[in-house]
Amino acid sequence: MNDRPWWTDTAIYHIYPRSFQDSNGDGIGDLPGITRRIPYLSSLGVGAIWMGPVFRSPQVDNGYDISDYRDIDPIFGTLEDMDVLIETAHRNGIRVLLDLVFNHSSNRHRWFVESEHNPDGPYGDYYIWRDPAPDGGVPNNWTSFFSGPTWTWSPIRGQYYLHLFAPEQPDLNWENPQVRNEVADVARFWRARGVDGFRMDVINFISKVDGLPSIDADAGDPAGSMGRIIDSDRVLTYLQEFRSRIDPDGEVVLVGETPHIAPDDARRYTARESRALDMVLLFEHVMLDHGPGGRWDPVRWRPDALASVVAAHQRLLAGTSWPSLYMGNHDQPRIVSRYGDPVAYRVRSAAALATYFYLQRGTPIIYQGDEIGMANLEIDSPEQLVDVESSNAYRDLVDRQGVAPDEALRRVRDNARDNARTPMHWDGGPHGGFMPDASGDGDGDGDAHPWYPVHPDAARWNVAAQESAPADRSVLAFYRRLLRARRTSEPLRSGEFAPLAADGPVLGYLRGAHDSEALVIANLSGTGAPVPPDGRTQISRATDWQVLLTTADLAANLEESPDGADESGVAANADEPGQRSPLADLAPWEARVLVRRLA
Ligand code: TEU
Ligand code: CA
Repeated sequence: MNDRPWWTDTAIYHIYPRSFQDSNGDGIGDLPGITRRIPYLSSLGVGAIWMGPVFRSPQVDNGYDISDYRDIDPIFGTLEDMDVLIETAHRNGIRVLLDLVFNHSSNRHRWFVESEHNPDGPYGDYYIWRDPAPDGGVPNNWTSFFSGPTWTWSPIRGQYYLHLFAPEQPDLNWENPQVRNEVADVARFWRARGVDGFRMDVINFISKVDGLPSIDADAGDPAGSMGRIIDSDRVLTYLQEFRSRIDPDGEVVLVGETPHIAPDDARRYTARESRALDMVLLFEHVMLDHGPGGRWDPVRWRPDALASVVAAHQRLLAGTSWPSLYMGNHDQPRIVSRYGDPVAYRVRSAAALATYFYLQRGTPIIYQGDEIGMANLEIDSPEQLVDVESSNAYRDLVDRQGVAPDEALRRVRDNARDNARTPMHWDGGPHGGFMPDASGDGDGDGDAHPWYPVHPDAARWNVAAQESAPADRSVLAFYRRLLRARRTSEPLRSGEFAPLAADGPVLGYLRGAHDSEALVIANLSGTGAPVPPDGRTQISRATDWQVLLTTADLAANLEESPDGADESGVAANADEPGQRSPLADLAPWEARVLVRRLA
């Protein structure tokens, strides 16, 4: 096996297809739209894309409910469109990952329809069917990620079926060897069409504990106890079997989405010698603002807690495992609104967070729009909650828990998935350039509208504006520099990770390679701060540290001039970060990257 597989040496760009680029004016992003934007992605400097599910689906959960794994949903295009996309991406040096959702299918999948109507037929055991409990109720007390019980009664079959997510997403029965054959066949189908890898949705949930016993539901987060319903040994066995069937040559990258995974499982699933997954998507760092009541009980996050989680994840995956590095995705609010300062320091805090997260050991996975500093959608009415999870959560709080509507909205709005699903901002034209203007008169008043409203700030925060702005006002220009720095600096590519002790909001780490080292120090606050003691100790070891990058070169926000800017608005030393003293105090939201060669 290659010592340095391609996916450890690149960044992945995560596309939410329905919100990326609409090519035909129906208001829904599609495959030709993605193909059109491949040059943009290669100019950004990413080596791979991961697309959310584009397979045939009733779209109850925006494609995470698949009714045909071998076809493209007509809203996204055709199989031919996918072939063109893959071919175009490859020609531009970009690999393609698809999102396989195998823990569950849609209830409209042929397998489920057959299973429901014909218990003794070939598909009878493809799903998890149970008789009612002795009292006639649901078989156990498990609660769905999307509120309510995990069981739905089928009058047709006269049994309950299990669904960890919506009732329209019945869980597949991986204990059935035929199900495991089917899913491997699907992966081989896409592999044969040129796909380079897969993101595997909630893959740690594919095998449930024998007997499906009730659990002592935690008082708080309804999903908090979900980790206990998993048979993780069997999950590992099934993943190894899957890998050996679809990837005899060790060329496919498998990224597992693994909510609530036990640390030991994260390590063993990703250890090179396990031949199971290549990376996992861990969650602790995107739960720092969850209170005792979980996602809908928001609390203030603490930078020192972030430092602890980062250090723990890095320690867990040191050695033979390889981490993934993500700040947000289609299930999380926008990072600049969540951990940054979207009002006073939008440019600089977006850049500082990217620096802190993406220069760790691992593969960055950049969520579309973060590279231009897209922010949460100020949700102020329940009608803006269109996602199945957030709208169910709101209804559950109001109808079942008796929470006042205003309070329920306050709890749901900031962490709602809808925030991250607004259409991408390409330019300052109608609908942010997300869709062609149907009427053609350029006023954006055509009949069609984006499936979800474009963020009102698209006219100012968009790709075109940031491409033409001075580099110090462009999150995008900074991302390009950051990704270039990662590609060209040996310690940032491959160095080991050692955390610095957090000092209030100032976090950092050292990356040590055999012939060079890098130091990353990030002030995640709007107040200037000295280099923390641990950082000083590291810097004082040598006199030849060079400043490779600093976000202090950037304007705090679009309106502001950077410190020391001349009249043209360009920072005096924007192109020469090396002139800055390594030990100078950190500016507000400054992330500073130092490098040196070892003798
Ligand atoms: O998400 C799984 C998951 O556990 C979450 O992060 C989930 O979205 C939820 O927000 C937890 O509170 C994956 C997909 O990424 C998500 O979009 C799907 O809705 C889900 O699986 C079901 O397929
Ligand atoms: Ca479209």
